[in-house]
Amino acid sequence: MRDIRFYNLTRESLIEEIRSKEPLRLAFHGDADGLASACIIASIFKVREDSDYPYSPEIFGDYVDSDLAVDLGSPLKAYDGIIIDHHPDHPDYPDYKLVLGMEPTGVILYKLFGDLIPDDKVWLVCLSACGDGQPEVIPNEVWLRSPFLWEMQGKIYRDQYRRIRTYPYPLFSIISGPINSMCRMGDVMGAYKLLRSAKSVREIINNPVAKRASEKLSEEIKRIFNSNPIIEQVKHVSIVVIESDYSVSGRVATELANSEPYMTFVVINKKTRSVSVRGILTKYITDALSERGYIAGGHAGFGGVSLLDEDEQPLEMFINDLREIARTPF
Ligand SMILES: [Mn+2]
Repeated sequence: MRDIRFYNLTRESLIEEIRSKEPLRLAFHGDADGLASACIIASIFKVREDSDYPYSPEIFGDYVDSDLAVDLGSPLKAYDGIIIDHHPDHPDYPDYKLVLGMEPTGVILYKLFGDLIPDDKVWLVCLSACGDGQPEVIPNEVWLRSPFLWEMQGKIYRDQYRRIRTYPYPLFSIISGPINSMCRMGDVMGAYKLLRSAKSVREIINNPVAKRASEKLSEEIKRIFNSNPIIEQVKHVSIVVIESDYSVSGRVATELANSEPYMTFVVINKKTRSVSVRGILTKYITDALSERGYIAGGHAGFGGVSLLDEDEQPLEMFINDLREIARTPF
């Protein structure tokens, strides 16, 4: 537990403090790690589940009315609940109750409460770690308690010579895809309900709604790349503006970053006013943007910005700020 720090509460008082607030009003990040974390909490503690809670705030970090917030970064406004998180944007001396680790939030939760998580929910830890791109940090005990995670499943297809091929993956590696797709297509609460009700991992992987979301997402990504978006290169940073009704900037930025390892990509979705940053200089850029008053953050290699209204933070001003930041001395 050396890697987990407690601010304004203790390891010993944590469970008691959470229990005292049951049924918990829970806020979580609308991605695979945040959802898995919320469901881990709900598998241990009594959580309020109605039309208001749990909820995932529109803007990252913009959570107030809740007892516990997981995977949501430093709060943008005063917060009096408990925060369990791994985002590095918290101040050195936070004035709120914080449990801060370095690994995906679901992994932190396992380290805190592993023995309280029922055996049939332990795979949620794996969803959390894979969702944040760090399967390496899945605790040994998780593998031992859910051995089925290494069972293989894949598709049968014909290759270009019309030979029959199979392409199986271990189950643990294909859970986060469908959940991420549902989130990106705007169905975060649908994903929460699916995760809460699923009796097995296969129920998620083979869920028709999740499958449809994955297909729609792939179609949308294809549409965006087929439209030949403009790319503006300023030294080691490339700026791309796209237009989509869905939260696809992360996927687009990841695909671009995979195509060019030493370039950092900033993908701006004009419609949702959300921005994703991927590549080695991600932290350099999001730190510089925070300094200029933008809501920017994330973790190593994965960054994001939520732009305010056009009157407050005009897109042109943001792109100009980006250009200035990208004109690095190196
Ligand atoms: Mn996370």
